[in-house]
Amino acid sequence: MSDENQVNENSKNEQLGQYRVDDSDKKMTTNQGLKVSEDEFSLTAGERGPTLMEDFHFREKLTHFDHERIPERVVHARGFAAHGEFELYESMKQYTKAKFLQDTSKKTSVFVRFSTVVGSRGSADTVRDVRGFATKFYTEEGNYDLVANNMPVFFIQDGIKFPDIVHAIKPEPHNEMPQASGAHDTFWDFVANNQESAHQVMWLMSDRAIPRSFRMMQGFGIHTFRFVNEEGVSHFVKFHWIPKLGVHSLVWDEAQKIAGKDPDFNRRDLYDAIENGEYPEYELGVQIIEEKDEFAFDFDILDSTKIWPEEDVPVKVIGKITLDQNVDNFFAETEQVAFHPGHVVPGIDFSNDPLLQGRLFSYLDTQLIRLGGPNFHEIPINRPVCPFNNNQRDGYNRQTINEGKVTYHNNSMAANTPSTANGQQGGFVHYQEKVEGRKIRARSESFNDHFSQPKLFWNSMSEPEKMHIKQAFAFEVGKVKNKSVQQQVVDMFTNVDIELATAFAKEIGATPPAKGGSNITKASPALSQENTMKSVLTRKVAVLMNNGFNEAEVSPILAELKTAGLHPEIISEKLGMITGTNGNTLQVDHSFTTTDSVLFDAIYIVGGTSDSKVFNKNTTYFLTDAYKHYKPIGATHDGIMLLNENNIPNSPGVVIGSNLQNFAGNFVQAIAAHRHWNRDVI
Ligand code: HDD
Repeated sequence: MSDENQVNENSKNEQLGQYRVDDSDKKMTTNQGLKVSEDEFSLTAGERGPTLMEDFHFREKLTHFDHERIPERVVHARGFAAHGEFELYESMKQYTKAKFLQDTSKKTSVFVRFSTVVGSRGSADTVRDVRGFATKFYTEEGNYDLVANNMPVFFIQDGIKFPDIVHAIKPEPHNEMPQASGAHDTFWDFVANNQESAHQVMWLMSDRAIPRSFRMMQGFGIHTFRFVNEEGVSHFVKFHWIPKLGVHSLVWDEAQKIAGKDPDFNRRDLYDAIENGEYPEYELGVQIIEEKDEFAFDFDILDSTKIWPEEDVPVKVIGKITLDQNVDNFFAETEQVAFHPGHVVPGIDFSNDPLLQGRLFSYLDTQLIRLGGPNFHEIPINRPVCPFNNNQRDGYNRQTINEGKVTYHNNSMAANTPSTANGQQGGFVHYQEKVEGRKIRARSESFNDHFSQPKLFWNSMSEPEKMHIKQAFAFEVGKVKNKSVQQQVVDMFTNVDIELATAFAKEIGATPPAKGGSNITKASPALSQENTMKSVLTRKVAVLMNNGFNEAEVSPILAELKTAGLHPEIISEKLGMITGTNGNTLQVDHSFTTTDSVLFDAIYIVGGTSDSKVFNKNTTYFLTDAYKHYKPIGATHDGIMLLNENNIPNSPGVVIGSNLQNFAGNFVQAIAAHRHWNRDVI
């Protein structure tokens, strides 16, 4: 365990090092350390006889196997995590006394787990869902967890309704269907009958719910928290994670296909990026509101179904996390990590947001069942890197050997230690907010406006984004069997926008609204992905090539793509090598059997001289999908002929290199635009 003053960005890695075991080149033993002489056969009475009770090795091996599984998380079961570090750009001393936010020369180790919410551990990555973005900062003052999502609002306003929303969106209880999807009756019945969900449902129907990559999505702490400084002055704060690569999404047809072709699409992407040294980076932003302005807005800042529009309350960027290390063992680290919004450090405190208050109960409680008792903080990934001492003892799997016999407070025999620390000594002192009121089960009226911000969101969308939202409603509500529920949803979202409600009502055979809608015209450009940073870095290009390609001309193009930061991968009929007209060969990365068009960001068709039906048929498939998904398409050499044969029009994002000059540059530019929405796609 590191000394408090020496905690830095390496502390967690060093601590985990004490627990890492490399089993290679070792003799096999039982868990008692006894060398094993035979691991293929159980101990039997004769070569054809029954297994003997005495076979302790067999029993130990099987018993351990039989107990390998623990309950998956009740939500956010499917996740993927990585280690990294946090660096501070600018001291936050003015606002908070949190030590990891004071000194720009100090770095902090972090562990970040991304997740989908609804699906089981084995479900697909690219489902339409909210994504979790949970960060554990291993600070010198203890662990600080920022347990965030990739959308800035939540479905409900009060933690007491969490079991209801989760029951409604999880697979239906009678037949356990559908998996990892909100496209079913109970979810939409919940939505229509709990109208506070409108805002998050708009986000869920938007492209935000199908991120291209964990590396390309935002994170939001959602709730209003507090920063408290050394003088005891408090400010309200919301936390943001802003990905350096911008915020990017898949299209729905593509996302569904990827779910079959590579259910691990998002986790593979993160893992590969880190292995390639292309470390994902996210800046930490804060929105800060002074205490005196608590009531200065047309929404309640304690309401988790509301954002603080960035144009009204700017996001101040204060630091950055870099994820630079994959885990060594998924179960030990990613599965056993335990987050909790109540893991705070001095200088960060809560607000009275009733959703946050509910969460403060739920997370510790869930770890007790999931991790089998109260000692989960001793699991290596969860251990703070600063010392921790108290009078808590025993319980399943206790590992710490606490010396001495004094296990209570107050005491005289250990000079009343471990002793408490006051605020000056680094003790956590709750912010002394003045609260008074009657005990009451009710919500403030200031939480009642459920439609203004969904409309703000809608107004902020570009035309393609609006089209996707309409299509998502048509898909999701179209899957609902109950006609009354479908109509209720149409009626509900008429309150957001009549054009939206009319569009999907027509698609699903419901009655379109005759009148209604909201007259709010305000928009927040920061909400549209049209306005995000676009980059070609780390984008994947499928290069379709066959024997007989022009090596002398194509290799320099591939080299240019690589220099631009792209990943061209060669796809051909068979794995192995392909030979160019000049006799030079190139290694094939994937065959048509082992990959798919949807797994790439762009397609480059080169072709070859051999007129192969297999190649041409597969190229047709690659092209059609890429075109339909608005992806950049490049063609040179025989590829141009294949483009024409497949009737791919010379439309936006299609780059034809008849004369090779500038082809690579133009193609890179087309890839930098990511998707070409102004393409005529049916
Ligand atoms: Fe939660 C897990 C994020 C509301 C109860 N939540 C969980 C995880 C994330 C979030 C990212 C996965 C952590 C990990 O990777 O292990 N949850 C949120 C956000 C919320 C939110 C951003 C709204 C602002 N959650 C919420 C409420 C409750 C819970 C209102 C209950 C009152 N959440 C849980 C849980 C989980 C959990 C049941 C399941 C597994 C776990 O905690 O460790 O306690």
